[in-house]
Amino acid sequence: MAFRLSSAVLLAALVAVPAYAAPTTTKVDIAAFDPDKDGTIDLKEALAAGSAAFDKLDPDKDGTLDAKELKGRVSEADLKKLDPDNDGTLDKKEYLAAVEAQFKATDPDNDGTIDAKELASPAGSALVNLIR
Ligand SMILES: [Ca+2]
Ligand SMILES: [Ca+2]
Ligand SMILES: [Ca+2]
Repeated sequence: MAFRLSSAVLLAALVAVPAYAAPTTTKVDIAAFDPDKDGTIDLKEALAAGSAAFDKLDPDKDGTLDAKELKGRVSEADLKKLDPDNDGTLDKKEYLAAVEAQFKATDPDNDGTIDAKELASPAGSALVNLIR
């Protein structure tokens, strides 16, 4: 009986997901950053996405992003903070350090993964800005 009940609940949950997910869907789809499809973003996935984003933003492939190439993903104040060598651009190491710092800020429960709820937070939006 218990098993049948839980199956029914599970089935109901599966059926219900698209129905309630639609209105609460933020502009961010976690699946875009979740290649292993476990429903969360781990640091490795965030860094991989960040690395891909960096390459996309660096069409001249000089290995650095200046404020123009960053296209507002990083504010000028943040750029200064994220740019320890102060050359006005972010190289990939600096960029990925920023992704990692933002990842940690987006993971308040510190379980090493970012779930949909965490991603929907303001910190999550900032992270998405870096890795989309
Ligand atoms: Ca994942
Ligand atoms: Ca730099
Ligand atoms: Ca978490």
